[in-house]
Parts: sequence; structure tokens; C-alpha cells
Amino acid sequence: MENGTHYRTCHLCEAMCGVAIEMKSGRIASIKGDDNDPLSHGHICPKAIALQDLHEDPDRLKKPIRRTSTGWQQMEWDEAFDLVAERLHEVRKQHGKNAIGVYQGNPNVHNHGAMIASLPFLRAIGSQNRFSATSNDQLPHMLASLEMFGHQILFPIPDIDRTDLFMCIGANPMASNGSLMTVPDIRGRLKALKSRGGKLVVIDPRNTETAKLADEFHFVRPGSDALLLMAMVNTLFAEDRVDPGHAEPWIKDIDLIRLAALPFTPDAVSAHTGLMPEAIRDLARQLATTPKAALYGRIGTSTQAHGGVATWLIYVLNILTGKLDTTGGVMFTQPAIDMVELGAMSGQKGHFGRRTSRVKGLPEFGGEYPSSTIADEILTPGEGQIKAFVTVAGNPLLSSPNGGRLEEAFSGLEFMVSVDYYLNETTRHADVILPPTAALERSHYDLIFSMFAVRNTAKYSEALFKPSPDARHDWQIMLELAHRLEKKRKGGRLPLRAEAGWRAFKQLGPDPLLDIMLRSGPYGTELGPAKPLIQPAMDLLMGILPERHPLKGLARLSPLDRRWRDLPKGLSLSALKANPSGIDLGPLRPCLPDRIYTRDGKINLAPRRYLRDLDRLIARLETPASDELMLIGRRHVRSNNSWMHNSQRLVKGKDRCTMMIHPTDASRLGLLEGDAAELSTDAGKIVVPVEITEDMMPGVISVPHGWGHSRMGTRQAVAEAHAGASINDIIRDDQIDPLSGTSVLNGQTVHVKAWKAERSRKRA
Ligand SMILES: Nc1nc2c(c(=O)[nH]1)N[C@H]1C(S)=C(S)[C@@H](COP(=O)(O)OP(=O)(O)OC[C@H]3O[C@@H](n4cnc5c(=O)[nH]c(N)nc54)[C@H](O)[C@@H]3O)O[C@H]1N2
Ligand SMILES: Nc1nc2c(c(=O)[nH]1)N[C@H]1C(S)=C(S)[C@@H](COP(=O)(O)OP(=O)(O)OC[C@H]3O[C@@H](n4cnc5c(=O)[nH]c(N)nc54)[C@H](O)[C@@H]3O)O[C@H]1N2
Ligand code: SF4
Ligand SMILES: [Mo]
Repeated sequence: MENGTHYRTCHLCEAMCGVAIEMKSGRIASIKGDDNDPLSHGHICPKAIALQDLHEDPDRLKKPIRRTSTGWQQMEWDEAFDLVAERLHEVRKQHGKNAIGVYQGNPNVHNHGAMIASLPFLRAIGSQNRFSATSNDQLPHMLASLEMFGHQILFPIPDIDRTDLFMCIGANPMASNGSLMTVPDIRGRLKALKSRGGKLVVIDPRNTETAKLADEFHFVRPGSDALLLMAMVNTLFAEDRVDPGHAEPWIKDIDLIRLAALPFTPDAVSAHTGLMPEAIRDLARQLATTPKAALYGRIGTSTQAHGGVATWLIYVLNILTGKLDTTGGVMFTQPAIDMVELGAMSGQKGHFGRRTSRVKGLPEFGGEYPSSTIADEILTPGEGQIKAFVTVAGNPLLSSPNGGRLEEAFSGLEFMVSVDYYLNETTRHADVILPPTAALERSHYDLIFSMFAVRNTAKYSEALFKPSPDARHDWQIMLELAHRLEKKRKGGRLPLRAEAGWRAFKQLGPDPLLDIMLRSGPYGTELGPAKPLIQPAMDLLMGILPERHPLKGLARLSPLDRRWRDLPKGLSLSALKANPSGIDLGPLRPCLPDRIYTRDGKINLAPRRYLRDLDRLIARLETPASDELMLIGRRHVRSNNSWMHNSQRLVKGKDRCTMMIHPTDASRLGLLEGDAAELSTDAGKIVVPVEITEDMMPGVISVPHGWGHSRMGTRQAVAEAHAGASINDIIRDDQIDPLSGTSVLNGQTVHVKAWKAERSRKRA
């Protein structure tokens, strides 16, 4: 676009803010909030401006590069695809298909093309050694959804705009802008909550940006949330306050919950959690007696030692107090492209524990093993050892536990390829880096986060910049590699129909598929005149898709479905193109029992694997509360995981990679503000500046993740100048939540001492 305004969804975090990008002479002149976006109403955060910095970043790779003895060398795409397919194929032939490990990072879920291409890509690789950011993140939510509602991506979302009590535990939406709750302008929405007489309660080991807006705040000891939540359940039963309300006919095993909660009285858990028994009872009472209330938890409650149980209990408490599927409570969404329903129709609702990892016997979830065991699988010799590794939009070296061990693992691989546009801590280990187009060079539809939004909306954005003919989208890279790998597997040649299928897929790309998904979805319109044109290509494409690809469910989806009769109709890609700020589809609506996917149609309140894991919780209760220093993470609104630190505008100002510590702990350790502190565990050591603040719970320290850009051989000039240290260099990879396989990123114990003091002692 030369001049004018381009409307778009910001893809950086989960909030899906609408942006209006002003173009002058082919360059971005300004980025502002789009007032007409039906979800964000003009809100943006400081990161939106960095969309321009990402686009113009001189460090962003644009052509494939290959490692040589004299350094990185640029190569042509065709040559790069050939090389990668050949090397991966060789490893597969020599060591078996599981010898290729794959890690998919977070930006994949912000990229509909990548989402659509990733299943065929994974199938072509054919390895069971798959990993992703999920096991460092929302896995416990997916597991609870799978076990309770029968579908791994069906999440109850807080109906924040209509609630009277928002109880937030282990999340800091003022910094993160919400997660598994797409909620642009959380500040505005919390203000609105208060001005209608509602209340915000926050429970966190740090007095966070969100806590500062709260009417009530409680410190909680890291990792003890499951105890606290159990005691809340216990209170509900003890005081006869259980009333599932509207959901009652569809729930089962309420008695098992009552029994399970018996040992966990508020008095019994008080010392471990740090909350007074009366405060715990009061939290339960508030939830029970406020008709429109939502209990919400995220990273702090999911990525910890009892993350599985804690996340399950958040769901349970909402159900026991009648909040599920009610206005102002927690509700299921009805997105325009219903990946939940599509998955169900193609037989893909999710699975857990079908097989276990080779070295540590950890359970797969949705076909992936826990990321904390990547290094084990690479470093441990034997049948099935990973010899080659593929990363797509991921930086596990900074984002997964025990970066030092991953470093060792990656540097010993036979071959590694990264699909990424930065030469960073992870990709510097690759033999070949395949850089995709920048985000503004591709179209955007939020397949994933539209499903988690506090209001149903749909929006499509065209590419702002036309990619150069010599650029490839993520989906093109994945499909091309998949196609070549399939060919090699079949001895160089594919059957005619399969060959045509791959060509059709590469030709169509993701957007015509979006159109079909929109038209056949809940708000759709019949395929109409487009059908004869697109049907033959679709038929070919379906022929090469894996068995359980959600697109396979398309044929059985129809806007005329009974459940969707009352919804507005007429959505298609062209309808969205005609409304570039997006289309409002209305507030969340009650939808039980239609949205239960369990076999017996009941919501399973007490899945056995959770009950079994309670032995561990009892054991914790019986162990005296520890007073060791515990480490938790932190997010900042100007940072985004590990990969947005190359924007000068975002990193300028005060150092954000600090260790926050309470004054009493600091003085006990002889630490002063600005001192360098050494943090150590069995995994490693890092040194970070000390920031003393009463915002920390005594006994707890906080360091953000995603920093540590000082490793040699990366190419991110700004990030390197603001390197910080990586918290994951000291987070142990042998600590996981055994129930779910999720990494324990919050609540590990750590030793802290003054750094300079030690050096001078050594010298003396
Ligand atoms: N200690 C600790 N660790 C954590 C967390 C924590 O709270 N504490 N949080 C965890 C969470 S929630 C997450 S989601 C993970 C994130 O972990 P990852 O997904 O592993 O890492 P990111 O930092 O998101 O890095 C994304 C990578 O993708 C590249 N990239 C960006 N956009 C694109 C694109 O469009 N295409 C391609 N091909 N590449 C792209 C970037 O250059 C970068 O290399 O970190 C986890 N790690
Ligand atoms: N600006 C920005 N926004 C982001 C991201 C980012 O990196 N930067 N990342 C995005 C991603 S990938 C995700 S998954 C989301 C995450 O979204 P959130 O979960 O909201 O992320 P955090 O800000 O890390 O909030 C976690 C909170 O849990 C608290 N906590 C830590 N341990 C415990 C504990 O044991 N118990 C309790 N109760 N609380 C605990 C922490 O102090 C922190 O306040 O954010 C997304 N948005
Ligand atoms: S909150 Fe910021 S980063 Fe997230 S979508 Fe909105 S503008 Fe983008
Ligand atoms: Mo995440």
C-alpha cells in the first residue's frame, strides 16, 4: 500500500487489538488503535508500535542462511529446501523417524497459515518426538478441558464485561493483556467493573500491576494454590454453599469432590499458603454469594508443581458456585470458525497419555512430550535418540527449563533447521535457518484467539506489504518441506493424486480455506457460486491431509445446524474484507449442553487422574511449610516472551531484567538496591541486578523470562545491548508437574547471594 490507512489485528499477544496503520509513500507513518474494532475499541499497548520496528528491523533475516566453516552464507530457497529435506531424510533413514525432534513455538498460534500447514508438516516428518510451548504454558488448562468437558481447546472464558466479581489468581493481565481470555483494554474493562459496583480480587505472590487495581489482594506462597483452592472447595461444602445452578443437570461426581476436599480445611492449609483461614473462607463465600462472578487463573497457577490440580480446581470452583455458562460467570465462546467443533467432527478432541517419552516416561499430550525433556531425548543415547531437530517460531533455549543443558544438546546434533527470522539463542545452533515473511507481509485471521475472546467477533486483515517474490510465508516453507519429505519417503515420487493434492494446497494457501471455514461455520452462508470453482481443489487437498485434520470436519459442518439457528448469518471472507475493522457477533451466550464433548454428555467434575494426584497434595500438606527462597516469573507490557527485545523503543529506559526481592530478604542476604545478585540452582547460575520492593511476598523473588541475549553468535544488536540473563538457565528441567507434564516455571527454590561480595572474597 502506498498511502492510506490499513486496518489489522495486532498478532503479538492474545489480546487481538485492532490497529490502524497510516501509510505514507509506502512506509509506515503511524500505528494507532482502531476505534471501530468491535473488540478493542481503539485500545493498543506500547508493543503495537513495535510492529513497525519488527518490519524494518535490519537484523531480520530475509533469505535462507547456512552455517559454513567460514560463517553464515546466504542461499537460494530451492537449494535450501533441498538441503533440509535431504538431511532430514538421511537422519530418518539412518536412525528412524523418531530421530527428528520438532519444537513449535508460541508465534505459530498467532499465524493462521502456520496453523493450517503445521499438521501436514508434522505428518511428513513423522516423528513422535514433538514438543511445543504448550508444556511451558497452558497444558493444564487443556488437560482440564479435555477431562472435564471432553475437548482440549474448549475453555470457559470469564464474561468480564458483565461480571460483578473478578477473582484473579496467578495471572497479571495488566502486564500480559490477558491469556485464555482475549481481552483488549483490560484496564478499561476493570474500571468499568468497578464503576458498576463490581469487585476485583487478586491472589499472587507479588503485588502486581493488576493487584494494584484490586479491591482485595492476598499474597500466596508459590505453588500452594492447589491447597488454597481445595480449602475453598472444602468451605463451600462445610458451609453448605454448593449450588451449580444452571449447570446442575450436566455435571457428575460432585460427591467425590466433597470427599476429596475433606482433608484440606482452611486451618490445615493456612501456613502453607500464607493466607489466614478466615480469608480463605471469605474468598469461597464471595464466590458463592456473588451471582455474577468469575474465578480466573493462568500461568502462575498452571506452570507450577501442582499446576494440573490447581487449574482443575479453578474450573471446579466455578462450577460448584454456579458460574459456568451463566452471564457474568465463565462462558464458552461461539467463534465464527469453530475449531472446537471442527476438531470434534474430525475425531480430534485431544488425547493424553497414549504413550510416554523414551527417557523419562513422561506422558504425551496431544501428541507432544513435555518440553522439559527435550535435552534428555537428545543427550541420552539409545534407540530413538533425537539426532536432528526442527524449530518453528520457537526459542526453547530461552523459554524452556535448563537452557545450559539445551545448549549442550543442540550443539551436539547431527542436523538442525530453524524456521525463524532471527538469528538468536536457539537458531544459532541451526545448520540452516529458513526465514518466513514478516507479519505485515501476510494476511491475518485469528483462528485461535477468536476462540478465547470475551466477546465473539470476526476479523480478517489483508497483507499490508506485498512480499517480495523471493520471500516465503511460514505456511509455504512448511508445505514445501512437507511435500519434499513425502516425496523422499516414497522413493522420489508420489502417486499422481497426492502430487496434485500438494500442488493444490500450495496453490490455494490458507485464505480460500478460511473462506470455506467461515461459510460453513455457525455464522456462515452457503458456499454458493464459489463452490464449483473450489471444490475440485478441495477434494485433492483433502486427499493429502492427515486423517484427523480439523479441515476434514468441514464437510459435516453447516450454518443450518440446530444449535446455530439463532445466530446472525452471512459471514464469508469477502464479508470480512468489506469490514476491515471486524464484525461484531455479540456477547457470549449460554450454550449447555450443546458444548459438552464427553462420551456420556456429562461434565466430569472429578476425573480419576486428578483424584490420584491428590496424594501428592496431601504429602505437601504434611510437610512443614518451607522457608526457602522461591523463584517466580514476571511479565512486562513492553516485552513479549524472548523475541521482542530488538526494538529500541521497547527496551529503552530502566533495566527490566531484575530480581525483585522483599526488603527483609534483601537485608538478611546483605543485598542493596542495584547490587548484582547471583542466583543459583542445580541447573546453573545467573547474575541480575537487585530491585528491592515491598511488592514481593517475603520469601519469594521474581525474575522475568525471555532475557539472556549475551550468548555468542546471535544477530540481534539491540537485544544484545540489553541482554539481561535467562531465568531458564537456573530453572531445573527435572521438576515437572507429574500429573500433566508441565514445567515447573514458578515456585522452584533457589539460592541467592551478593555477586560482587563473592568475587572479592575469591580475590582476597
Ligand atoms: N521461566 C519461564 N519460562 C517461560 C514462561 C514463563 O512465564 N517463565 N512462559 C512460557 C510461555 S507462556 C511461552 S508461550 C513460551 C514461549 O516460548 P517460545 O515459543 O519458545 O519462544 P518465543 O520467545 O515466543 O520465541 C518465538 C520465536 O519465534 C520467532 N518468530 C516470531 N514470529 C515469527 C513468525 O511469524 N514466524 C516464525 N517462523 N518465527 C517467528 C522469534 O524470532 C523467536 O525465535 O515461553 C515459556 N517460557
Ligand atoms: N507484555 C506481555 N504480554 C504477554 C506475554 C509477554 O511475554 N509479555 N506473553 C504472552 C503469553 S505467551 C502468555 S502465556 C500470557 C501469560 O499471561 P499471564 O498468566 O497473565 O502472565 P504473567 O504476567 O506471567 O502472570 C502470571 C502471574 O502469576 C504469578 N505467580 C507466579 N507464581 C505463582 C503461584 O505459584 N501462584 C499464584 N497464584 N501466582 C503466581 C506471577 O507473580 C504473575 O503475576 O501472556 C501473554 N502476554
Ligand atoms: S495488547 Fe498490545 S501486543 Fe497485545 S494485541 Fe494489543 S496492541 Fe498488540
Ligand atoms: Mo504463553
